[in-house]
This record gives sequence, C-alpha cells and structure tokens, in this order.
Amino acid sequence: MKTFHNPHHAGHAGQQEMFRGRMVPCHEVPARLDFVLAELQRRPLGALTPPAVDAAALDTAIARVHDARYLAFLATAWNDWVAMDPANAQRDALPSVWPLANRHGFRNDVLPHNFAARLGLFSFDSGSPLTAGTWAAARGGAACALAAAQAVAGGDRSAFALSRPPGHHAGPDFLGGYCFLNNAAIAAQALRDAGHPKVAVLDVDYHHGNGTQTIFYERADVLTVSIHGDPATEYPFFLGHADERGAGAGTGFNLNLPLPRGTGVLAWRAALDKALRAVSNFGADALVVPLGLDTFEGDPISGFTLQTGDYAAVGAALAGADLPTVFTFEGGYAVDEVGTNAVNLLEGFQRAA
Ligand code: Q9C
Ligand code: ZN
Repeated sequence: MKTFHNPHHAGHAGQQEMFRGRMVPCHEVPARLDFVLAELQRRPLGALTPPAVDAAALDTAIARVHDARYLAFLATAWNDWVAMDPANAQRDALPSVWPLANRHGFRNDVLPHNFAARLGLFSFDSGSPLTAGTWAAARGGAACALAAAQAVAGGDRSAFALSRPPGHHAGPDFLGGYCFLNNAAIAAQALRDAGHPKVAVLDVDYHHGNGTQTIFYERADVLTVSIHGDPATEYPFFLGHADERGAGAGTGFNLNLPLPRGTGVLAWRAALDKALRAVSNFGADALVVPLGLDTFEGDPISGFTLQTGDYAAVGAALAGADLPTVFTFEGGYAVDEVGTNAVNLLEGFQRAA
C-alpha cells in the first residue's frame, strides 16, 4: 500500500479551540501525523512519498466537491484576516457569528464584506481555527487524496492519504470539526471520474461524517455509510441519525449506524458487519474509508472503547470487502497511540487483502 503524506500539514497549527465555553489547546495537532509517519517508517506498508499531482488536475478535483464561492473564501481567508488588523497575524481566526440560513430568516446568498461574517457564513462550529498555513495544508491533503485515488484507479489494491487537517466534516461550502476540504469525498469523486461506476464510502471515525453525507446525499452513484457516536449526545449533533437515508435520486444510498457513547468492540464490529453488507449489496466497484482512530478507548474527546489490539482485525474485515480501497486519515486524538492504532489497522488490511 502506497502512502501519500502531506508535506504542508504542519503549517496548519491551531493554537486554541472553543470547547465548553473556554478556549482550550487544540486537539487536532501536527504531532498526530508525525506519529503515524514514524510508525509507518518502523513498519513499512509500501512507498511513503508526498503526492505528485498536476496542479490544474488538483484544482479540478477539489472543485468537483466544493463550491467555488467557498474555495475562493478559503484561498484568501488568512490574508483577509490579517488585513482586518495586523495584530491578527499572531492569532487564529475563529467564527463567532452564524447566519443559520433557512432557520432564522438570515440570508446566505449575499457574501458579506466583513471577514468575521464570511468566516461565520462558511463555518458550523468555533472549534476549527483557521491559521496561516491552513489553505496550503488543506490543499496538500486534497493532493494526497487525489494521488491515492489515482493509484487505486491505476490498479493498486489500496492506498493511504495521510494528511491533516482531516476532512470528513467539511461539506460543499462549509468547514467545521477541524476539517476544511473533504479528502474522502475528493477521493470518492476522483474514483468516479476515473471510471469506477459505483463508489462506497465507509466512515469509521468516531464522529458522523456529516460533510461527506451532505456532499453525496442526493446521489445514487456514491453510497455513504457511517458508524459513529449517536448524534443525540455526540458531535456533530445535528446530523447522523439512522433515519437519514438519502434524498431524491440518492434515496436509499446513505446509511447511518449511530451507536451509544460507551460502545465496545463487539457491538462496534457488529455495526461494521452491517456496513460491509450494505457496501456489498450496493455492488460497489471501489471503497473509500475515512479512517478516524478516535474510536480508541484512550481518545480524549470520544466515547467508544476499542483497544489497540482490536484494529488489525478491523483492517482485515475491511479487506473482506475485496474492493480497491483508499484510506484517508481523519480523527484520533490520543496522540501517542494514534500511529500504532492506524498502522495496526492498515497492516491488518494489507495482510488480509
Ligand atoms: N468546539 C474529527 O474527528 N469537538 N473531528 C467539539 C467544538 C469537535 C472531531 C469542539 C470534534 C471534531 C475529524
Ligand atoms: Zn472524529
């Protein structure tokens, strides 16, 4: 399995996030990726390289899943933030006002000039700081996703897009949940565009993949499945319920498997079996796995109890789908263990594939 790692990831380094009414140090830190990289050097799965993709092809791939207005915002956001006040160069940008369009009568069709207003327009939480290197890091992550999709479309059994910031909470025109560009969706769409008629996304991050669900919600050619903490109590709270089945042509092509906080490996594996049955019934030609390791018992912000020793078997079960597979790196905030847990899963996959 080739791994494409993002050389620009460390430029995205938030200082603090809003958490329960206070500013706390960010959970989503550069060291997360460094630990995975170090573990892949200890236990190689294949070539470990930065992505080499054509810049124009990358812009096209990103624009296949994100709106032009959102991308234009992201591309200049840091400069616009600093232009508001030179002292902002020392501070992360976080939103503090939201339009809540369609609920409170506020408009989202008129782009505000004020930067704080624009940041709020394109954000759904105050936990996802935008920093000097955010755009370059997010774009580098999309390049990893595209390179991984290209490898798999070219005949590789699997590939790993190792990047941060993560992606699965980012939607067509919004950031949140530490995510800016949806790497898994970019990979899924790239696989479609490379000729795979049916692509399944099986999200195993602790949190519901709301961005990916939203991107593909009305489509029958991309099945989205997510196993996650029940949004009744868990982030992102406002999406991820079992009754969300897709809409329009996409009706029946979204499956949510919410599980209560505290769920252990047995019940989690039963949900994985259900998810894999849905992928098989769909008749997928390729698979994308948004790989979050925040299902781990030691995760500081999550509530499942999977153990380090459980992940190899999860990888083997995913290999059982017998599909060309792209993994994207998502959550997992027990920094010391995230590398071991990620590589346990990927090694388990590779051994069984
Ligand atoms: N102020 C991923 O695992 N936590 N994202 C709530 C908001 C947000 C997790 C804090 C958790 C996002 C990719
Ligand atoms: Zn997560």
